[in-house]
Order: sequence, then structure tokens, then C-alpha cells
Amino acid sequence: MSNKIRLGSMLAGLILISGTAFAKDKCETVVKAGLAKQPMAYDVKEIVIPKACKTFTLTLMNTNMAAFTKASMGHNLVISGEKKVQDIISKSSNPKLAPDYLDQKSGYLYATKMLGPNESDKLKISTAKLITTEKNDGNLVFYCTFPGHLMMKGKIILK
Ligand SMILES: [Cu+2]
Repeated sequence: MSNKIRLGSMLAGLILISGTAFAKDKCETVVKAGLAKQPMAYDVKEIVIPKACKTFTLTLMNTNMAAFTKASMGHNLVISGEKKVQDIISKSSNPKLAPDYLDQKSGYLYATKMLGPNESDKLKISTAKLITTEKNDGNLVFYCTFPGHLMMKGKIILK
């Protein structure tokens, strides 16, 4: 084997290793709400957040067609511990809070804006806060507080 070829394969190996390490700790994700076949759903049931990420960026996109308005079929993404879900959802479903349907004092950890079709919003999530909340309020979950959207719920997994 010539020196040139040996160097070439060593470099290829290094690129492969650094590529894998980068992919392992991906500190961002995009979640879609409102699917073609199911306007009242997220496209994922789980969001995996690596503890190695200090901050995790979560973007929520409402991909519903314009026929669904924010008032008739809005979507948000709220994060809290499992223990607080019922309280947060029942306080947030108050008709006085329309069309945003989120009680600011209900004790959630993070929440996007209530989105109409083709709107998006971004959360900058501190993993340290997630770890503390999981200890105090149980397993972490995400859900939509628009009235009647109880089926829009999934798990947040810290790993
Ligand atoms: Cu919703």
C-alpha cells in the first residue's frame, strides 16, 4: 500500500467517526401537527432529547390545510411532567382563553404559541430544567391544549 492510499483511508475513517458523533447528539428537531390523513395529530409519539445537549431546539409546524383555522383547529405543544397534565389541560380549556387556550399560571414547563395552518413556533429547551421537572412532576410528556385534542400526546425521553 502506498503512503498516499494509506493516508486517504485514514482520513475517510476520521470523517466517518466525527460524522457519527455529531449525529448522536442532535440538539434540534421539528414536530409537525396536523397531518394530511389526520388533522388532529402530531407526526411523532416520542421526542428523544440527548442529555448531552445543553439547549434543545424544538420547532412545531402546523401543517394543516388553510381550511382548518386557528379558531377551529389550532395546535400548540406544551411540555410538563405527567403529574400536572390533567390540571393544565382543564385550566387551559376555559372558553375565556380562546383562541390560545393556555393558562399561563397552570404550571407547565414550556409551551409554543397556539398555531393556525402554516404557522410555526420554536422552543429553546434547557435540558437541566427537563431533568429537574422529571424528578418533581413525573415522566415528561408533550401535548396540545386546544379543547378536545386529548389524543395529541406523546412522551419526551431524556437519554
Ligand atoms: Cu391540537
